[in-house]
Amino acid sequence: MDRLVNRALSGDHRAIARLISLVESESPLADGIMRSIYPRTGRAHIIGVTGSPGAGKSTLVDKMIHRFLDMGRSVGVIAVDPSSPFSGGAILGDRLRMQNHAVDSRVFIRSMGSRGSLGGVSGTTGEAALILDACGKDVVIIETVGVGQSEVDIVKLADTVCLVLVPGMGDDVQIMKAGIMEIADVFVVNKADRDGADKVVADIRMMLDISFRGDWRPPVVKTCAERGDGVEDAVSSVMSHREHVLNSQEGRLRRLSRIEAMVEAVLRKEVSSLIQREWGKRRSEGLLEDLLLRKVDPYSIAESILDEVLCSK
Ligand SMILES: Nc1nc2c(ncn2[C@@H]2O[C@H](COP(=O)(O)OP(=O)(O)OP(=O)(O)O)[C@@H](O)[C@H]2O)c(=O)[nH]1
Ligand SMILES: [Mg+2]
Repeated sequence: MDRLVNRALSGDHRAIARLISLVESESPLADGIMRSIYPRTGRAHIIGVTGSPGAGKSTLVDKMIHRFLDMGRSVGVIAVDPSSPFSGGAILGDRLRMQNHAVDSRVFIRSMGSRGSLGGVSGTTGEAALILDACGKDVVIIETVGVGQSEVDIVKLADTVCLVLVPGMGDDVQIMKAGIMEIADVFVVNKADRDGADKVVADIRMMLDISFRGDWRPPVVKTCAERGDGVEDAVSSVMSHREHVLNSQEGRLRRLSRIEAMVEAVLRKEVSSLIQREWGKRRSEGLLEDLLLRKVDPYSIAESILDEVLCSK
């Protein structure tokens, strides 16, 4: 295991892929891996790219990769694919679209499942991002489809969140409804070659005028990702935000709350696996039968499992 970790830390892509697979499959080795790489994390700029299905996120990410490479940065990408049966093709699509980078040793691209929660960010996405960070990627981009909770979850992982919107989808109304305005550090209005892009930009700016609080007013960038127009602006906005995060009190609070959320997530995971193990030991047909016949109650059983778990530690 140490050898694998060392190979990954030295930038070996196959070893990195293996580590991510172990973490993703919740292998018993996962905790040890995370523990040994953790001290090497905290250097990468973690960027979340989210937005409606088909907004052009992968196309934009692809162009951003080029831009970062031109600046001499190495890049890791995690594309969270919704595990919905309808988007089976999207996985292949993403791979093909980003394929020209796959051979470059400075770019590592990985698709991860979202564990049933449509487009959502699973707990292991954050761990995969940390692995890429530890293994020397300067920039780690996480692409998620913005459906429900995932836009909010991405804030917990990313230093900078890029929200990709497109004209003609009523996105502006959606943003206000879902309250996802607050999560964007940079707004990208993509498909600017279509009618209505300026209106979306104006609407976002107007909403910012009304609701914006804090030290960082999110810039609104217009792009045509397909042609690469505006991508340079998008990348420089994202990088300015990074500077802000590193140098402001607001950024410090954000990093602290991210670490807090991480400790809580690890705790939840550990406690729940201890409890599951103990419950698994006790769970028998006899016990279930007793529960069914009301000879025992779930509360007493839970209490006794907890007692056991706490005493055994
Ligand atoms: N007209 C136009 N089309 C674009 C632009 N950017 C991307 N597209 C097209 O939009 C479609 C979806 O692009 P993707 O990059 O796959 O979008 P996505 O947001 O990653 O999609 P999912 O990951 O499936 O949610 C593709 O057919 C792209 O070629 C753009 O700037 N203008
Ligand atoms: Mg995509």
